[in-house]
Amino acid sequence: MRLHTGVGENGGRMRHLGVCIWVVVGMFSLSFLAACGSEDGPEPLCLEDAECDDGDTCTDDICDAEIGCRNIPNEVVCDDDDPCTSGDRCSAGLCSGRPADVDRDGVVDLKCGGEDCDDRRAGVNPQAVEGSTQSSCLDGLDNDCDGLIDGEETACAQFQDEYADALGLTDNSLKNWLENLVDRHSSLGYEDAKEEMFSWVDNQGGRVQCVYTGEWVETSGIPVNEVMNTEHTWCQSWGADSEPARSDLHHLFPTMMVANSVRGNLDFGEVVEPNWSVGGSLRGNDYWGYRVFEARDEHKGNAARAIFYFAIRYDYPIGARMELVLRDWHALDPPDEKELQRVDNIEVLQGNRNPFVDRVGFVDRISDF
Ligand SMILES: [Ca+2]
Ligand SMILES: [Ca+2]
Ligand SMILES: [Ca+2]
Ligand SMILES: [Ca+2]
Repeated sequence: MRLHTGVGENGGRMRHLGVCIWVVVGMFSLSFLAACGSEDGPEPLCLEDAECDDGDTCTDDICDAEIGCRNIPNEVVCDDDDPCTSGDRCSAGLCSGRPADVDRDGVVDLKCGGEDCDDRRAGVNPQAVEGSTQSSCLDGLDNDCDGLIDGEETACAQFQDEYADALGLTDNSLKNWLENLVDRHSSLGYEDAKEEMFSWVDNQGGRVQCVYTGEWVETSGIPVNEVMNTEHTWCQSWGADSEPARSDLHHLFPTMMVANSVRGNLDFGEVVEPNWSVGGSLRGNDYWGYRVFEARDEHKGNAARAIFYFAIRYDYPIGARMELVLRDWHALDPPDEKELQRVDNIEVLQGNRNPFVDRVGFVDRISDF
C-alpha cells in the first residue's frame, strides 16, 4: 500500500491553482485567491484503483478518494503454492486449500501425509478390498494399499492368467518380460492392417469414427485418403516407418485427414494456448511454450497406452515431458469395454495384446519408459 500526499501528484489541481493566481494578479483582491483555494476541497488521497494494488490476490484493491486505499478481503480462486492442498481459495485475506485428495475418494495422498497410495485412482485406497472381484485381482494395481498386488494377495489366488509370472517385477525386469511377451506378433503388412482396421477392428455398422475429432465416416474398407486415413500414434518419423512397427495395429487409429496432419509429428501434451481445436482435441503451446497435440478426453488413455506399448515392443524411450502427461492420461482415462474389445480383435489378427490395457498397474511399476 502506498501513502499519497497529493503534493506534486495532482497535476489537475496545480493547473487549477495557476489559473486562480493569474486572475488575482491581473484584476482582483487576495480574498478571491482564498475562495479559489477552497473550491478544490480536500486533497484526494488516491485517484485510481491501480494505485492501491497491494500485490495480494486475496484482497480487492479499491481507491476511495476520501478514505484512501481500501484492500478488502475476497474469496477468489488462488494458489497457495502448496502441492499438498487442492481447491485453493481466499478466505479472510489468506489463500489456503483442502488437504490434497485429488481423486476425491476421501483419503489424503500418501506423499502428503495421508494413506492413499494412489491419488489418481478413486478406487485405490486402504478402504478398497483387493480380491472381492476378479477385476481387482487382474489389474496390476495394489487396490488396498497394503503392498501386495493381485496374485500376491491370498484372496486373489484363484484368479491367475498369462501375466501371473510378471508379479513382483518392476522397471527393466518388467519391461524385458513384457517385451518378450508382445514380441510374438505376426505382422499383417501395411495394406492388410489398414483394411482390417477400417473394415472390422474399428468399423461399427458400416461407419468408422475419427479418434481425435469424433467425426464418423461411412465406409466398408480403406476410405479415400483425403477424407480419413491412418494415424500412427507413434509417429512414422519417430521410428514407426518400417515393418513391423508401421503396420502394428496397437498404435494405429482411424483419423480424419485434417486432424492427422494437424497432429503431424507433435508430442502429446496439455495445450494451454490452442490454435486448432475440433471435437475436444487441441493443438497449440503447452505451459512451457512447446507446441504439442492434446487428444480429446475419451482418447487420452488410449493414446497413452498405445505409446507405452510401442516403447516396450520396439525398445524406444519416451521423452520425459511427454511421459509425465501420458501417465496422467492413462490414469484419468482407464480402458473401457470398447478398448478391451479392440485389443481382443487385434490379438486375433496379429497374435499379441497391449499389456497396459490388460494391466493398468504395469505403467506404475515402470518408473521410466
Ligand atoms: Ca485420495
Ligand atoms: Ca485413491
Ligand atoms: Ca489388484
Ligand atoms: Ca493389495
